[in-house]
Amino acid sequence: MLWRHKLGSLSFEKPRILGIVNVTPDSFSDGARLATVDDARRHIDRLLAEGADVIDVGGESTRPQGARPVGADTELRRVIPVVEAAVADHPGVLLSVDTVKAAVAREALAAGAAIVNDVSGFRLDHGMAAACAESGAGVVLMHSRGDVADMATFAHATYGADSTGEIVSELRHAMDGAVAAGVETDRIVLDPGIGFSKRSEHSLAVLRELPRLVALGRPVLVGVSRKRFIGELSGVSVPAERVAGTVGANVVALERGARLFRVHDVRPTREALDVAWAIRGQAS
Ligand code: HH2
Repeated sequence: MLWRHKLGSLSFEKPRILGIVNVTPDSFSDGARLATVDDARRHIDRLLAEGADVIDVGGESTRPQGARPVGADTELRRVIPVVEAAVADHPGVLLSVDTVKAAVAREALAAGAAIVNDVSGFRLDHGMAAACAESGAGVVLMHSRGDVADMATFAHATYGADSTGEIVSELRHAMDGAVAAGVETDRIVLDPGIGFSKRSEHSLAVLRELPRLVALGRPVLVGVSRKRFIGELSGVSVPAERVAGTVGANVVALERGARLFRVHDVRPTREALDVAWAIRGQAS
């Protein structure tokens, strides 16, 4: 059992899908689509109807072409009304908040979110571990380097011969830090951070070698949805049209040990992962 919360819980009798809700004007594939709380509400209804297990709400983009970091006030103004609306509309559904700021995490948890998804793996705000530990939140620690403005660029994509080894060791360090600060180990999920401070070769290598991350003993989440390496490999330049490549990458990630999948396109992912899971024939 992962992420028990007063409002719901999540186990792994099947692959788990986080449906993406970007309430940002500038996200790389779906920026500015959800301009109002009602837009976000309708989008959440759809993600859940299509089979999402968790709704991941984010108010700050890390897009590759010059993300603009936003202040906590702006992020709170974007995220909290959506969390409140989702809790009211769908009591019992697990909500995660995609933020690197402890102030935003705290408010979102108070408003009913159950999980904090930090793309900096607790590097950028040292208050994050305490915020999560106090509330008993589930935690996603994602690998990245640098700050919000450059973590999705190649500025820090400087690896030696074994990029996966460096990623795994940096995530182990993040996990050890979180646990030392009071976060329970069994609430932690690890994410290799596909496309974050990684060229396509690094993203491909870490997906290929995912069992090395799984070996740290925590469930692994991957976020490949519509990302640049899929565009490069498939020749599909429009991010929203990279669905087939996304599904293919997620199925292979499942086979290599991932159990949680953060996606924009829930229905095709749900169908593909459920079929792949049944063929694998083991609920582990
Ligand atoms: N990727 C993005 C954002 N948050 N969280 C986790 N745990 N893993 C990821 O791979 C991940 C993430 C970037 O994608 P997106 O939300 O579509 O874009 P943007 O950052 O431009 O809002």
